[in-house]
Amino acid sequence: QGSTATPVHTDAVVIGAGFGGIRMLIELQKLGLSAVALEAGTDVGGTWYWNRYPGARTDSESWSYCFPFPEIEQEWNWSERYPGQVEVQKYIAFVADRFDVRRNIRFSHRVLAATYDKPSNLWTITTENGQQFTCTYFLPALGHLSVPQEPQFEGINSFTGNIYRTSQWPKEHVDLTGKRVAVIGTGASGIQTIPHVAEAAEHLTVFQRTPNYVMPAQNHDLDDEFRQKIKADYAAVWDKARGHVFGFPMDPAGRMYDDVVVEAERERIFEEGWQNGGFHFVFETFDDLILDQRSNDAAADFIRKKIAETVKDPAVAELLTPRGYPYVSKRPPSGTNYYETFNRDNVTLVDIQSNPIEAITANGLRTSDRDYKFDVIILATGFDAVTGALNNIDIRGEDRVKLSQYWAGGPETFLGIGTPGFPNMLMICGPQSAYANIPVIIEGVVNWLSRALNFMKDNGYDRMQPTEEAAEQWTAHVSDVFNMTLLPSGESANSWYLGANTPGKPRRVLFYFGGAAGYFQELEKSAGNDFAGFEFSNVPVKAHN
Ligand code: NA7
Repeated sequence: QGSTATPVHTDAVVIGAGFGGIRMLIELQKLGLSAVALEAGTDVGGTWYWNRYPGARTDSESWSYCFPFPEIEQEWNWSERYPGQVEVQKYIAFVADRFDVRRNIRFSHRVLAATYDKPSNLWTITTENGQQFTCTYFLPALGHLSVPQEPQFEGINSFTGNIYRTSQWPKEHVDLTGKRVAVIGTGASGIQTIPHVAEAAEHLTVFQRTPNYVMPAQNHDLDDEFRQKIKADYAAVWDKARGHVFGFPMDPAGRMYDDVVVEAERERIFEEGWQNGGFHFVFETFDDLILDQRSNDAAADFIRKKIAETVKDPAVAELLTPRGYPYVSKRPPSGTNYYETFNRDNVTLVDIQSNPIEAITANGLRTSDRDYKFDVIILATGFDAVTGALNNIDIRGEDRVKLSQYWAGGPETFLGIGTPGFPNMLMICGPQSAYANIPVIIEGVVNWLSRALNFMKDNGYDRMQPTEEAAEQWTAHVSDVFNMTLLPSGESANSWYLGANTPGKPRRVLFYFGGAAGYFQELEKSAGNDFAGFEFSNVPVKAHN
C-alpha cells in the first residue's frame, strides 16, 4: 500500500472503524453511496481494538451495547452481562462481516489531514502513508476517547523496565508473574485492570491522585433463558433505551429524594441499586441524584460506607474514599473486586495527591517523599477526550481555516454533528453530542445523517453546514444544561467531560447532558423542520427525481 499519485474518489470518507464508523459504512451502503473508511488500526473495533488491557470490559449491559439490526440481534449471543474487550471486538467484526463492509475499510491508514476545496466542493484526505482520498462527505467517527494522554513524567525514557499503556496494550500476552508492578491512574481503566494485575503480579503499587466512586458491576454470565427473553422483544429494549436519560434500557426510578422520608427506606433503595450493579445504582435509586445536592450526598455517603465496610485497613479505606466532589461529576467506574483488591497482601495504595510523582527513574519512580522500584509501570492516565482526535488531524475548512484554531477556545458545533465553515464535515458523535450509552446515540445520529443525505439528494443540494447562530446557540445550551446539574461543582472534579483532565486545554462542556431522549428530540426538531440550523448550498446543482 504505497503512495498513489491519483487520489481514490468516493462519495464519502469515514474516519474510524469502531462502532460509529462501521455503523455509518452500513448506512452509506444502504443509501447506495460509495465510501471508504480509513482506520489507523489493523482491524475493526476502535476503542475495543486498542484497549486490550487485562480486565477491559463494557460498563453498559451487552444487550444494549450493540446495534438494533434485527438479524444480528437474533444471531448474536452475548456471553456476559458486561462483555470483555475480546467479545466486543468480535461483535463489531461480526457486524462488519455480516454487512460486508470490511472490503471498504483501509486498515493501517492513519489520517493526517483533511482539506476542503470550495470550487470543487470536495474534501481531500491524506494519510500517514501518503495516500489521498477525495470525497464530498467527510465523516469523522473518531470516538470520544481515542487519543491517549500521557503525563510528561520526567525521566520516562530512562526506565529500564517495561511501560505499558492501558489504551495501547500489546496484542501479545504480557506476563506479570513475579513482577513488581505500578499502576498510575484510578479512572475506569485503572479500576478495571487493578484487580487483574494484582492477581498476576508479585506486588502491585497503585498510584492514586483522586479517589473515585466505584460501583460494583455485579457482572455475571447470561443464560439462554435470559437471552431468549431479550430476543423475543428486542424492540422493547430499544424503546426503553431511546427514552432513557443515559440510553440504557432502564425505567426511571420514579421517585425523588424527598419522596422518601424514612432513612431505612432510603438505605434499602441504595442497597438495591448497589446489588443491581453498575449504572443501576445511578439510575434506579433517585431521579434527582445529579440534580439535588442532598440526594447526591446521600448516594455518596452510601458508597463511602461501603468502602469502609469492604476495605479492612481503615487508613487505606480512608485514602480510597472520595470527598469534596459530587458523585457522577467524574464518570463513575464500575468495578469487579476493586475495593476488595486493597485487602490483598501484595497490593499497596499510594496517595499522589499529597506526594506527587516527581520522576520516572531507571528502576522505578520517585514521589516527593520516596523512591519505588518496579519492573513494570502501567499508565492508565486517560485521554485527550472528545476533541483530541479531531484536533490532531490538520482539518481545513472554507478559506483554509484550521479546525483546531477555530476551536481554540473549545469546540463549537450544532448537535455535535456539524461545525460552521466546514461544509459536509459531518461527525458521527462529535463534541457536544449526547453523553450516553454510545451505540444508542450513534444510531440516532446515523439515522439523522441518512435523512440529511437523502434531503440533499431530493432537493439537489450538494453542501450543508450549520449556521454560526445555530452552533453558538447549541454551545450555550450545552453549557446551560450542564450547569443545571451538580456536575460542575467540586474542585477536584477535573473531569474529561470538560477537557479539564488535559493540561492547557480550554475548559468547555464537551457533551450534551440533556439525556438521550432530549438529544433525540433536538435532532428531530432540526430534521423534522427541513434540517433547521443547517444551511444548504443555495443553488441546486442537480435536480433529482
Ligand atoms: P480517566 O477516567 O481520565 O482516568 C485517568 C486517571 O489517571 C485518573 O485517575 C487521573 O487522576 C489519573 N492521572 C491523570 N494524569 C495523571 C498524572 N499526571 N499523575 C497521576 N495521575 C494522573 O481515564 P480512563 O482511561 O480510566 O477512563 C476513561 C473512560 O473510559 C471512562 O470514563 C469510561 O468512559 C471509559 P485524576 O482523577 O485526574 O486526579
